Amino acid sequence: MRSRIMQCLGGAVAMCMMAAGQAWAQESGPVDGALGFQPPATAVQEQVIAFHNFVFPIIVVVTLLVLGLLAWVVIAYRRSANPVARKFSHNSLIEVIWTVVPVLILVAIAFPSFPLLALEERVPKADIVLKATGNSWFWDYEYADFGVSISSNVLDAKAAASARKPYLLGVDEPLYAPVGTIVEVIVTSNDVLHSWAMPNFGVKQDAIPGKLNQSWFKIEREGVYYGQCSELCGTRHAYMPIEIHGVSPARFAAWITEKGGDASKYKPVVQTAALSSAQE
Ligand SMILES: [Cu+2]
Repeated sequence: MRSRIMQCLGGAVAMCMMAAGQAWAQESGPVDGALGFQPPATAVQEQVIAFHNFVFPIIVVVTLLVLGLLAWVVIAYRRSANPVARKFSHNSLIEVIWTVVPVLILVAIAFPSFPLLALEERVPKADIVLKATGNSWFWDYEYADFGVSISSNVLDAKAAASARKPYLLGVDEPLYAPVGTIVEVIVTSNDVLHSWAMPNFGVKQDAIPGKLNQSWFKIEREGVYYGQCSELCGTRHAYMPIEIHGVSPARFAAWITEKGGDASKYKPVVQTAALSSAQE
């Protein structure tokens, strides 16, 4: 419940209330009409949200200041109010101010942004490795170490409704991943450019044919998480969603077996670190 309240705080309370009745509006998932971010499932996404909350007020203030200056110039110095324009072209003080202040703002933004970028980009020592391959228009997944490979295809509207999954996000064959485990994701493509994007995880990685891109996630709490291809890739770009079930290691081992893999090769690692915005 707390997650829903947090989400509502970031956006429109009434809309959240309306959306709360939806069958698939789970704690972890997206909510129709909501504003702001989905609840974070990884420490990376938690920091992405914190960074957003830091930068957003700066953007608002700068935008309002520029808008105000423009309005002032347009109104106060319009032709009828100011028929004879002054002809000076330099003012050292104001030039120093409009150079130094933006530099200071950019430095203030850069300081927290670089460690976050490094956290996202530097893949820690992985516990398990997942390969995600984009195809026109579905995703292939492979846990090569356990001999599991699946294809995820979008559910049509009727199938999604009967599976109680969000249409255009739910898939026929969801991917499972254990919580508390560092999962390295190798992202590539079989055909055109795609992008493997999971909003709850803070992951968005281009899928490029002939190239192996890396990303990683460590899911901190169990749940069903949805993502989408985020690179305009063709006519069915909107129909290649991602559905990941963050599950306990025991459930993950069972899933490996269900998919015909060798669960004995899977060594459960659980290193949970509570998220500061943790759900009950
Ligand atoms: Cu795509």
